[in-house]
Amino acid sequence: MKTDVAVVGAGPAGLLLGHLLRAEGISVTIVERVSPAYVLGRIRAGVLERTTTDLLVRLGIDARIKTEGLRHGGFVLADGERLIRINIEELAGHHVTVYGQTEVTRDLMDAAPERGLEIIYEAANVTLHEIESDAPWIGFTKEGQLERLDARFIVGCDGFHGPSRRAIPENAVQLYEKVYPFGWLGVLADVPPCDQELIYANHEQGFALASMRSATRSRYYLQVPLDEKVEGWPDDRFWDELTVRLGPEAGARIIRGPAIEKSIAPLRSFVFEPMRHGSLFLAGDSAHIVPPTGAKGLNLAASDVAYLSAALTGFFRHGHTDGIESYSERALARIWKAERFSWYLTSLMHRFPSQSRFDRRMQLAELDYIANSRAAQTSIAENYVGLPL
Ligand code: RFL
Ligand code: PHB
Repeated sequence: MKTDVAVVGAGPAGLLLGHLLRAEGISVTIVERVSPAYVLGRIRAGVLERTTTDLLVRLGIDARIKTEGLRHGGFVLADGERLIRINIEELAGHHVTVYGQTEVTRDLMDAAPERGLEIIYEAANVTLHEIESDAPWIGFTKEGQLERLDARFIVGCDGFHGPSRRAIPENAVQLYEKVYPFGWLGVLADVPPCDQELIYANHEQGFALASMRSATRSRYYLQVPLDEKVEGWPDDRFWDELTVRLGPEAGARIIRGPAIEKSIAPLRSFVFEPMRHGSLFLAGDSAHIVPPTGAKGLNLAASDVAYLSAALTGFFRHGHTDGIESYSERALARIWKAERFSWYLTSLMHRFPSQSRFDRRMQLAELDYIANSRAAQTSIAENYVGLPL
C-alpha cells in the first residue's frame, strides 16, 4: 500500500487532519488500533473553541453541530459561596460551543468514505520505520496478515500512549511533565443539566464541574484522590457529593438519575519537543497533554492539525518546505499558552493534598479578585475562548 500521508490514530486529530488533506487532493490513509465503536465509546471533551468549529465549517462537516451544538456565551466559577459569571462573549468577543467529542468524531467518521479518506480500523502492532528518510513506512497486522504502508510523511495522532512519539530517538527530544495528585471522576446521565452554563467549583471538599451534552444529558465531574476506584462511588454517593461541592444555589437544581457512564481520569500536564523528527510529525495528545480544567485538549489537537495541514498542503501542492520546517515551533507557541492556562485554572480550582492554610487563602483571594476585576475576567475569557491561531 502507498499513500502521501500515513496517519496513526483515528481520534479527532487524525480524522480532522485526514479530512483537511483530502480537501486539498492529498491522499491519506489512517491506521487505528481499535474499532469504530470503541473510539466512539470514549466519553471525553465537551467544549469547542471557535478555531475548532471553524475547521468543521470549512470542511462542510457542520450540519449536526449547527443544529445540536449549544452556544455558550459564558461560564461560571464557584467559590463555595458565590457564583462568578465570566461573560466570555462580552469580554473576549467569542462564544464556545458545547458539542461532545464523541459527536465530532462520529461526524468525521461518517464523512470519511464519501471523501476518499481511508481508515483501517483494528490495525494491530503498528510500528514506524525509516522516519529519518524521505520514504518512511508503517508496519501493522490486520486480520492476522502483516501489512506495509509506504508514505512520504507519517503523522502520529495516536494519543498519549501511542507508538509514534516513542519512535523518535530520546537524544533528539525534550520532555516537560507535571502529574497532579488527583483525578476526575466523571458521570454521564440522561437528566437535564443543573445550569444553562458550565460551573467550575472550588469547594473545601474538592473541585467539581457541572457540564452537559444537551438539554437532556448532563456531564458532571468530581476531583477524587488518585487511588479511588469507580466501584467506591455508587450513584447516590456521587450525587450527594456533587450537591455539596456545587454550593447551595446550583446544588439545589441538580436532577439525579442513573449514571450511563462513570470513569476516573488522571490529570497531567505534558509537552514533548520538537513535534517533528525527519518525516514524522506529531499532533494532538501524542505530543502534549493538558489537565481538562481549561477544556483545551481537543482544541489543541485541532489547532495542531490546522497548522500541519497548511504546511503539508504547501509541500504537496507548491513544493514549499517552510511550513514543514516551522510547524513544531508555531504549534508549540500556542500549546505552551494553553498549558499555562490549564495549569493555572487547575491550580486555582482544586484542593491539593500538600496545600497549607496560606495556600488555601491565596486561592480564595484570587477568586475574590476575579469576582471584582473586569481585567482578571477578561484575561480568563480570552484564554477560555481560545487564543488566535
Ligand atoms: P485521542 O483522542 O487519544 O486519539 C488517539 C487515537 O489513536 C489511537 N491509537 C492507536 N492507533 C493505532 N496504533 C496504535 N498503537 C495506537 N495507539 C493509540 C487511539 O485508539 C485513538 O483512537 O487523541 P487526539 O486525536 O490527539 O485527541 C485529543 C483529545 O482526545 C483530548 O485532548 C481531549 O479529549 C481532552 N479533553 C478535553 N479537551 C477539550 O478540548 N475540551 C474538553 O472539554 C475536554 N474534556 C478531555 C476532557 C479529556 C478527558 N480525559 C478522559 C482525558 C475531559 C476528560 C475527562
Ligand atoms: C466536559 O463536558 O466533558 C468538559 C467540559 C469542560 C471541561 C472539561 C470537560 O473543562
